[in-house]
Amino acid sequence: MLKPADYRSDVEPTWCAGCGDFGVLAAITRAFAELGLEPHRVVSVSGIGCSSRLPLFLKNYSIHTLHGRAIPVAIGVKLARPDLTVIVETGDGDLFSIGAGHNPHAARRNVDITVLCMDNQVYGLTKNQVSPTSREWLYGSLTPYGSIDRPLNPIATMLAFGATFVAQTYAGNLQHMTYVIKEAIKHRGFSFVNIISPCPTFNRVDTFQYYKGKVKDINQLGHDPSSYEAALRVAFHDLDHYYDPEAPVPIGIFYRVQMETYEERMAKVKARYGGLEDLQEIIDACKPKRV
Ligand SMILES: Cc1ncc(C[n+]2csc(CCOP(=O)(O)OP(=O)(O)O)c2C)c(N)n1
Ligand code: SF4
Repeated sequence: MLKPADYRSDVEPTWCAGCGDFGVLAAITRAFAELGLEPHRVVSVSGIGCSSRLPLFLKNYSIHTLHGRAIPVAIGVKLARPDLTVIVETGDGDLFSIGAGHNPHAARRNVDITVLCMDNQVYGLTKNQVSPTSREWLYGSLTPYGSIDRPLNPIATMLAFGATFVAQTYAGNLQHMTYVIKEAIKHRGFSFVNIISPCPTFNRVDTFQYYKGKVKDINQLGHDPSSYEAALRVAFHDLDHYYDPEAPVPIGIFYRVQMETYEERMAKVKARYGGLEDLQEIIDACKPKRV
């Protein structure tokens, strides 16, 4: 049986001391070990950012793509090899800013990939610009008077897009992260996990100290993840703490439902009409038919 350390490559992380992404890396390797995944049957896909460097530190196959383009590449891998476990490791900027056009369609199509978003509420790699999940009035290198944008709610957004598994966890709780990542990987269909992963170098507000004691596991408080309405209700309170210092930060599995996946539907179409393997065959099949 493989141990978490067996899933690490020999590349040493270049993250700053105290970065939340170290915890995420530890949780991913623990989740892989506990699920007994074979490294050669896992593909990690990432975009660009401090968080998107994570696949470099793993032993499994990985593709470090362009900024914001991890999801379409991951979909391609999954469609070509549905037997592999495909995981996107990304950041709040990569996923919800430049890459935001891909999320709705991957979610509504229910492609069986797992998206792990390391949400530090800033752009770290490019040295402190505000991101779509930054709180209002956060100072950054391009917002010297504070951000005037309202933040995006990642959980409510992915629920609205139709993701069939939506969860949130926190880099300061290894056990919770490992559990949620395992459940997300086991889920057959599109799974999204927002991981609150503080950037101590640039985000001096949303720190480990800030989140400590604020995060509350909604499943332990009786939240039922099979109810879409209940999930939306809890999700709408996700950002309350930005405006009310007393408000808790919900973590846990918000929503989980089993539906036919994109690959399963694709296999049905292939079985019914036959697979078109040859490019000329595809071109001919698309030509208008004369009657
Ligand atoms: C096309 C393109 N535009 C902009 C950039 C610059 N860029 C690199 S990473 C990044 C933001 C990453 O933010 P996030 O995903 O939150 O990652 P973090 O570094 O905070 O983990 C930007 C704007 C780029 N590499 N490519
Ligand atoms: S800049 Fe922030 S997100 Fe990037 S490695 Fe350093 S602490 Fe982590």
